Amino acid sequence: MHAWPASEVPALPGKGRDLRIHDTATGGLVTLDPGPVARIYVCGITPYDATHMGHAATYNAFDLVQRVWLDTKRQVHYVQNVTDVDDPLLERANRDGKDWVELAEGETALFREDMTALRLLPPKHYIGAVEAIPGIVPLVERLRDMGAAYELEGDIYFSVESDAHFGEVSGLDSAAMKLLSAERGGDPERVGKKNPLDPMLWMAARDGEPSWDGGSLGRGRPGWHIECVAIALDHLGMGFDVQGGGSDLAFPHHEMGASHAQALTGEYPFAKAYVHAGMVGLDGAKMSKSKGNLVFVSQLRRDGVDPAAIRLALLAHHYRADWEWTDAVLAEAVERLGRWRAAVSRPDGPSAEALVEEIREALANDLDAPAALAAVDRWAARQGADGGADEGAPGVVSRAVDALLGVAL
Ligand code: 5CA
Ligand code: ZN
Repeated sequence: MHAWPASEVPALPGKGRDLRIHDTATGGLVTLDPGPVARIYVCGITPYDATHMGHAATYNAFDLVQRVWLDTKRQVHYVQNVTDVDDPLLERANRDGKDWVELAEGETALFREDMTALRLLPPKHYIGAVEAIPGIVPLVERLRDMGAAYELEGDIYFSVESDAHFGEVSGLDSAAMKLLSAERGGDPERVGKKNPLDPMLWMAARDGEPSWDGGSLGRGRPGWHIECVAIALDHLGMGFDVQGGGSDLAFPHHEMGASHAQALTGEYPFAKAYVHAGMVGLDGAKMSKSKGNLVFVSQLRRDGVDPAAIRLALLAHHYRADWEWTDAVLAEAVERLGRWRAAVSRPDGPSAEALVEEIREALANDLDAPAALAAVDRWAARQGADGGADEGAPGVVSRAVDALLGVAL
């Protein structure tokens, strides 16, 4: 499917720093060393409701990864999926008496508009689960034929024991895995599975649900994790640089995905770093479509909020922190945007060379956007105060804030 238009990324003088980022698998910071083309896969939405601030915060984090890489003069090969067929989507369509295809298409279109408004750079390949099915079927057949998958009443399950590295992404013990598996789409209680954690690769057709030709698998639809594996292997291959998503995806989704791919290819690792953004909450609970405690990007836009202010509100929080969306968070961002716009609209200002390096250093240090904002705040505060009459400075700041933080002043 098509993605959304890219906002232009101004080239900055000099060169950015290599990114040090927190990797869930090792539990520490790793310095990434991508080749001339950095490869990143970020898990996309399940389009049954509009984009909320939690989604936006997660995509904002991975947009910063791209911008840091672009600033090092690399190309970025960015892939994202859309889970356009899955249980929650079908359940919501049923509940609301809607056609599931129309629901998915409508919400995906709104997501594109939100991403465009927020100036989040688009993926090079934006792929739906449904369009990936012809690529998924042979992978499941191969896993079954090599003994890494088995059939249970027509459904096909992946055997987690087939990957020696299973458990290394999340580092969780099996009790914790079982709990999370039940909460996040797994079925650890189903009788007949070899291991309660084994996830479904292919679900045999159910009455009243959509299904596709699965070759020797029979009619059905794909499981969740294999969807992202098929798309990532097709467009990036093994050993890509970053697998990204919110922290709720570390287990089971990214754990299972890594194991699927490692079992399939015999290669290790699936991704060099597994990077996870914190959860954004509202009124004391994780913002989630299933709970319904949501603040939508599209609603804020309709209310007349400047998307640049929304973006600044996201950037004011470190991507790994769990935080709460409040009116005060937005008010502070609106105020900051006003201050920055006033500062860059003056005819001159304090030299901005050091500021560009400070922003670069902050972002290269595990995407420390709050530190980058503080540096711009300091520059803006010096405007007028201690003089500084560099005529080029406002333009340099404006371009740096645009290129590195995605905020158009
Ligand atoms: N389609 C799958 C991934 S393949 C999925 O998780 N879709 S989603 O719509 O539920 O979430 C999309 C992205 O937003 C995921 O990376 C998820 O981790 C992230 N996300 C969901 N809720 C929040 C939240 N409250 N705060 C931060 N990120 C969130
Ligand atoms: Zn995914």
